[in-house]
Amino acid sequence: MRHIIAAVVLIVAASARAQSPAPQPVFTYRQVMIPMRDGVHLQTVILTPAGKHGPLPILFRRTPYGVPDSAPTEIAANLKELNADGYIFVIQNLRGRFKSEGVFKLTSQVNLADSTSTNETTDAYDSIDWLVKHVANNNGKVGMYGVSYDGLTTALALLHPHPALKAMSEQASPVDQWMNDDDHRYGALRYSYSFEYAVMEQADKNKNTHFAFDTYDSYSWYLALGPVSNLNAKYLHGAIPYWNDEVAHPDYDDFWKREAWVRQLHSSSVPNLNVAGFWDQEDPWGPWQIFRHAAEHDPDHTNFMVAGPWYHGQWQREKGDSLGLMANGGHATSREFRETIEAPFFRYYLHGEGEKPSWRATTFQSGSNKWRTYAEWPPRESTPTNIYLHADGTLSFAKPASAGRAAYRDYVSDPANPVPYRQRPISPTYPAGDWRTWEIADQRFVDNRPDVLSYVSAPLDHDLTIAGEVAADLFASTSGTDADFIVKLIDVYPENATPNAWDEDAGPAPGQYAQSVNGYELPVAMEVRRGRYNTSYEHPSALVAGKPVEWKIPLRDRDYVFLEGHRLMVQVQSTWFPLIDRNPQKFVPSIYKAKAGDFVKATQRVYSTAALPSHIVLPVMP
Ligand code: PG9
Repeated sequence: MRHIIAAVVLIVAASARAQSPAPQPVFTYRQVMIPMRDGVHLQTVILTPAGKHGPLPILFRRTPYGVPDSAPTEIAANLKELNADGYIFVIQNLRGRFKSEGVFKLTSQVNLADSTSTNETTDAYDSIDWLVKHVANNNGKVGMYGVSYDGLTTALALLHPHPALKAMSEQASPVDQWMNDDDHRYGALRYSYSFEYAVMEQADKNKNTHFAFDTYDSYSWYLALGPVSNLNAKYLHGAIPYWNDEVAHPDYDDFWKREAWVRQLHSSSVPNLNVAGFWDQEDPWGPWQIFRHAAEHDPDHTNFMVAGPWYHGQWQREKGDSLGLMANGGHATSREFRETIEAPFFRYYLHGEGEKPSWRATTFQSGSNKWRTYAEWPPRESTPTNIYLHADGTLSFAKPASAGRAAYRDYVSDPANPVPYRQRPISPTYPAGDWRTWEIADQRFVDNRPDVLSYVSAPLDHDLTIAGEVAADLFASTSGTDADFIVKLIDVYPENATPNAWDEDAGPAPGQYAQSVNGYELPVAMEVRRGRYNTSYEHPSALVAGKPVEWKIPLRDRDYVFLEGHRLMVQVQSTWFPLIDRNPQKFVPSIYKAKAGDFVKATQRVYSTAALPSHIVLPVMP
C-alpha cells in the first residue's frame, strides 16, 4: 500500500513539474574581479536585466556582507520600484571580504592627501572607472546606494567622486563611530553591539560569524563576564583587530578623528538622498550629519533628507505599515518611500526623466501619520520650548521655583544590578530579530525599578507637534567620581487607545500583548551621556562627588505628534546594559582597563530648582 501511495505521489509531482517550467533568471549574471590602483582585485557581480534594452544606468552597491552567487529568478521586494525603470545592478565585496583580495579594516579612514593610500573612497572611484568602460550597454551614468555599511561605502564616495557618479542615496550611514551611531554615544561604548559586530565581520574573512554565547540571555552573560577587559583575556585573545582598536582608544583621539570621515565633507559633491530611521537602533545619526555637512555648500540644491518611522533599514522591507506596536495609519511607509521618493530620485538623475524634488526634507511624521515636506530642516517655524522635570515626579512647561538645591530626586545606581536596555532575556544582537525593534519597546518593563526615575505630565489637552532637534539638559550630581545618565522621552498612550493591527514586516510580535497599546510607554527619543566627557571629549576628567553639574544630552532630530489625551514621560537612569558598558562610577583612566573592584554603587541626584532646572528642549511646531 505504501508503495502505491509513493508511486502516485511521484506521478503527481512529475506532472506538476511538467506543467510549470523552471523559473527563469530575471538578470544575466556575470562575476568579475575589478582591479584597484594598488593591484588588489575586488569580487564584483554584474546583473543586467533580462529583456531590457539599454543603454541603461548602473546602480552600484559596495558591501562587506557578500554578493549573490547566481542570477536571481525574481526581483527582491525592495528593488521592484527601481527595477521597473531599468538599471544594471552591480554588487561588490569590499576589499578583504569573501573573494575580494586585500585586507578588510572595518574603519572608514580616508586620507585624500596621501596619494599612495587606498580606502573605500578610492576603491569606489576605481570601480566606477572600470564599470563605465567595461560593462556593455551602460549609459555612462552611475548611481550608488545602500543601507548601513553599504550606505557608508556610498557616502564615502562623496569625498572624491568619479565624474560618472551622478546620484547616490546613502541610507543609515555612520559618520563618526566615537560620537554616535553603531559603536559609541559620545564616548560611551555600545558594548554588546560593537563587540558582536566586530566578531561578525573579522573572525572569518569568508563568512559572517555569530559569537557563540553559551547563555541565551546575553544580559547574564555580559554581567558574569565582569569588566570589559575580560573579553580579550578570556575569549578573543587579541584576534579581532577592530575590538583591539576600540579598547586601545577610549577617548576621542586622532584614531577616532580620522575615523570620523564626515569632518572632511563640506559640500554637496553628488546629488544625494540621505535616508534615516527615527527608531534606527544602529545608525540614526549619520545621515543627518551628512545632510548638514553637505548643506554647507549646496548651490544647486542637490542634498536631500528623508526620515521615517523605521528601524535600521526598514524602509527597504516590503511594506513598513507599523513598527513594533506603533501603527502607521494605514500607510505602507517603506513601499511609499521607494515608489514616490527613491525611484523618482534616481529616475531624474540617471534616466533624465521626471522632476527634481522640490523639498529639502521629507518625513513620515508619527502620531499624525502623515508624510510632510519641508523647505528647510529644522523647520523655521519650530521653537525650542522647555518642559521641566519636577521633584514631585511631574513634568510640565512651568519652570521649577524652589531655591538652592532643595528640590531633587535620587536613586542608587548599582553596577552589579544594571538596568537592562530591553526586556530580558536579551538574545544575542544577531541574527535574532528582536534587536531590530527594541527602540520602540514599551518602557513599562523598567518604570517600577528603584533606579529608574519617571516624570510624567498631565494628559495633553491638544496635539503637541515637535519637529527638529530634541535635547535633554539635566542638572545632576553623583556621589561617585564618574557616572552615566540615560534620558528617555516617552509618549504615554491613554488606557483607551485604539488597538493596532499586527504587521509581520514590523519585526517579531512581542508575545501575547502584541495587539494592546493601552498605557503603552512609547520611547520617542533616548540617549546616554558619560560624565567623564562632560567637559572634554579628548581629555576625560573626574566628576566632583556631590557637585551638581549640567549634562547636555542631544536626543537627535525628530518629527512626532503627541496626541491629545496622551501624556509625556521622561525616564532617567544610570545604566543601560549590555547596550552600554557599565561605568565603574569611580573615575579610572580607562574604563576598558578597570578591575572588578573599581565598580561601585553611587547615589545619583537629579535637581529641579530655579537654578538647577532639569528639562527637555522640545522643538515645538505652531
Ligand atoms: N550598522 C552596521 C555597520 C555599519 C557600518 C560600520 C559598522 C557597522 C551595518 O548594519 O552594516
